[in-house]
Amino acid sequence: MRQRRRIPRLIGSLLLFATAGVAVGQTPAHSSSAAEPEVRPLGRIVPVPASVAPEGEPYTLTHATRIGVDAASRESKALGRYLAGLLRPATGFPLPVVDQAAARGGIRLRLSPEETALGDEGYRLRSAPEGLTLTAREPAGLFRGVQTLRQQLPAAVERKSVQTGPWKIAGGTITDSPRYAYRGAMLDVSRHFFTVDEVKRYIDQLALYKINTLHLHLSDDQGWRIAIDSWPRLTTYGGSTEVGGGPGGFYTKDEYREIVRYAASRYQEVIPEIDMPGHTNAALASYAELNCDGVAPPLYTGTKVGFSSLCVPKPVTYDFVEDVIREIAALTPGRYLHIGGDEAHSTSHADYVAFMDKVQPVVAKYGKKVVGWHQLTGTKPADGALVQYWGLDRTPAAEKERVAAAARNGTGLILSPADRTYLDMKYTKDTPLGLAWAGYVEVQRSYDWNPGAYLPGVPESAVRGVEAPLWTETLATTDDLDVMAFPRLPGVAELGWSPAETHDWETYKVRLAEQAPRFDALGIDYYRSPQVPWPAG
Ligand code: TNX
Repeated sequence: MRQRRRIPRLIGSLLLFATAGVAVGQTPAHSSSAAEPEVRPLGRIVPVPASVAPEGEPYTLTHATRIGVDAASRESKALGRYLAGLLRPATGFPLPVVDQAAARGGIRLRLSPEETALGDEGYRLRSAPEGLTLTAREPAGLFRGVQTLRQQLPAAVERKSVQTGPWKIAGGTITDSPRYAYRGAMLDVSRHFFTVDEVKRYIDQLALYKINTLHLHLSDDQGWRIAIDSWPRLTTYGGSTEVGGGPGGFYTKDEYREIVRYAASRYQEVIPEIDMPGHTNAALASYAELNCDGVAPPLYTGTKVGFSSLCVPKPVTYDFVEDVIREIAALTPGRYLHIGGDEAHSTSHADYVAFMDKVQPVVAKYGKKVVGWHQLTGTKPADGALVQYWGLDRTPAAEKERVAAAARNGTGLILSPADRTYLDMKYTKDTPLGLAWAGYVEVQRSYDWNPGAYLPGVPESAVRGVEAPLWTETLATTDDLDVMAFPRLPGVAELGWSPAETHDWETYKVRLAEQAPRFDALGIDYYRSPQVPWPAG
């Protein structure tokens, strides 16, 4: 058993925290006990918390532990059940969910509206031998705090069968809230289709790292994946294949609602994307009248981009777009609809502008705000729109400046630089899966950049957050998704959550290495990057 380091009381925690991290960083992590101390030092998690004050002895979870919730709040009870569901299989403890008053000495989930400083997603975790209390202003904050609690426990807690404890959480206080309100991940279910259960699995992985937005890329040249009642062939025909010619698939409206409901239970907002006017071969193949020449092209199962376009001059195009937007908006409790707008290489600039000028107001008409890829800044982004930057370090300055100018004009920015955050880029030339058009993206490269200062001339307040897209031209199974997302996804999640001052690759890579037993326990296949001091295993 590893000796527990003595931790001074209530030290200005960030400083202490950084020092502790460096000290461990210098210890070669070659035994699994190095990654799994009996008590994980407070705050040694991903994303690193904003403030950590270790103090006193740990809290110990036992057979007698109860989970206390606010019995008058439906959400509070659901959070208690969720936490109990996470902890029961490995601990084997009954962990009844009870009212606060009956949970002395247990784990308490406290909603406290007067804790305004905690914001929409912040929380405080207090751990001591007498009990563990999570406090938040909002249920979302409790949910993020539960992820912290979970990561403070040994990784074996993630296993589905009873494990030997002990189950201790270091003593002290974590006070934490996110740097950015938008922390997203995108999954492309068009190039390869993923089932509802596969999407739920990804949602659960995202939840562990405090991601709060799931962007689903629901249509592209290779497949249309969401039922639209007024244009049924989009799915019955347009959804019938995928890259490589497999069977494809699509979500019925009920299945899609189930994804949205599940994401909401993990406090994630779903942003559906219908990519337009390019990336539309599946729709064009399904309905001949959407083509300028009235002839439907064949279905497409390759991986080229930029060859398809809706017919901008034809009135029927806007009947189609309005029907789709109306039906998708009705399925969407979230604030945003993503209308794509990237790589419209087969649409003239004038047509592109005309199209976006017509379509953006339709999104507003159905009560939603527009999100678009950053080419949208070549037009006039609607009020309240967000644009998603997917350029590279080497993207020409003029293109970056166009995005910056839109940001200065009030358009919000989501940063997804492809040579940093694209989870489908190969790590190195030897990575079997993935693409390489943006270059190789090793783990350090994906973590080591500052979203707040990334694009010159952008006011910091315009940066709403970060998103890691996972395109699936080369990815067909959940194992494929795992090995590309892990371990880069946790790094992008930390960029979105943790304060800029905590950013430090040397300490991050040690905390990331400590996630390995957790990936194993969760059955997550990951890339063992030589840049990370993984425990031997
Ligand atoms: C670019 S990023 C695309 C996608 C591809 C991806 C592959 C963007 C908005 N468009 O169509 O799937 O690269 O990395």
